[in-house]
Amino acid sequence: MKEFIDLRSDTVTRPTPAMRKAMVEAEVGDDVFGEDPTVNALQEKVAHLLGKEAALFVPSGTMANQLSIKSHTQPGDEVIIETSSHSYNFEGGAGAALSGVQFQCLKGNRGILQASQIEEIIRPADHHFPVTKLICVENTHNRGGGSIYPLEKMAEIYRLAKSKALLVHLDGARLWNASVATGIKPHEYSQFADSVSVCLSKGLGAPIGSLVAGSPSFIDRVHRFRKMFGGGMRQGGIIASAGIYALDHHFERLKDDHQNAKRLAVGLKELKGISIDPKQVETNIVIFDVTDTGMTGVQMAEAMKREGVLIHAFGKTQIRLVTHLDVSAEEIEKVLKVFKKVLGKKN
Ligand code: TLP
Repeated sequence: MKEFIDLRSDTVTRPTPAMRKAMVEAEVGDDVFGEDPTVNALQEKVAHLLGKEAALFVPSGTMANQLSIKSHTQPGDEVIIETSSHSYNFEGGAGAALSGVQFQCLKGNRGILQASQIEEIIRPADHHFPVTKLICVENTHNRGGGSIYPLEKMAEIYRLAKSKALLVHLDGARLWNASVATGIKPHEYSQFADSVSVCLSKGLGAPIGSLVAGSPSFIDRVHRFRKMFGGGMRQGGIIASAGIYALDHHFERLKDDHQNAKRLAVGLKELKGISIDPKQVETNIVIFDVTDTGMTGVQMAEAMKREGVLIHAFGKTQIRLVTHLDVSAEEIEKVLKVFKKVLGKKN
C-alpha cells in the first residue's frame, strides 16, 4: 500500500511499538463494575492533571462533550456556544437529539468569545424564554485554527457564569496543545470550567479514548448517561494503558508538532496564491485560503493526494493541515516541495 504523508488530522496517528507493548501488558478487569485497575489509574491521573475530583473514561471526544451537555442540562435549556465550535457543528446534532437543548451561537474571534458578548445574550428569568444553563468553550479551537483561549478570557467567562448561576463546559480535546504552547498547566485552564473533556487520541497519539472531568456528583451523572448511551467498556484497560503511555511520553513532544505547523505556515506563505498569516498558527493546526490559486480546496486536496500527501479541504476554498506524531520535520519539508510542485503546475 502506498504510504501517504497524512496531514488531514492528528486523529490519524497509529500506536507506536512502545505504546503497543504497554497495551499488551496492561492489567485489566471489568470496568463496568469499576474493576479495571488501568482505567482507574488513568481516571485518577487525568482528574489530577485537570485539578478535578473525578474523571470518567469514555470512547470519544464527541461522547465526552455530549455526556457533559446531557449531565448539565434539562431538555429545553439553552446552551451558549461559539458558531464554529465542534460540539455545535461536528457532533451530528447530538445536543438537540440526545439532550433536547437549544443552542444560541455567538461568533468568536478565531473561535474565542468575550465575556461581554455572552453577557448580552443570557436570557432573563421570564417564562417566555428558554432557561440559559450552560456556556461551552473550546480550547484550543479547531476551526479557529488551533487558537488558544487566553487564560484571562476563560477566567472572565467563568466569573460571568458564576455571577449568573450558569455552568461552563470546556471542550479540551486539544487542551494539551494549549498547555504545551503557553506553559500554562491544564489545571490552570480547567479551574475556569465546571466540566472538561479531553482527548487521548489526537496529538497524544493514543488509538482511542477521551475523558470527562468534574465534581464527583457531576461525574456520577455522566457515568449514568454513559451507561445509557452504550459507552460503558469492559476490559478498557487495554486502551486506557495507551492513554497513560501517551500522557507520560507524548505530552512534551507536542511542541515538535507546533514547530512543524509553524514551519508549514512560513513555507506556505512564500507560495503564490496562498493566503496565510503564520502568526496565527499557535499550535498544531494550519488553516489557509487557496482562492487566489484558482483551485478549490477539493481540487488542491486531489492534486496533493496524487503526489502522496493527504490534506483536508474545509469549505470551498480553505485547507486545514494538522501536524502530529506520525509526521517528521523532514516530511514537512517534503510537503512544502509538493505544494510548490502542485502550484507550479497550476500557475
Ligand atoms: N475533531 C476531528 C473531526 O471531528 C473534525 C478533527 O479531525 O479535528 N472536540 C474537538 C475540538 C475536536 O476537534 C474533535 C474531533 C472532537 C471534539 C471529537 O472527538 P472524537 O473524534 O474523538 O469524537
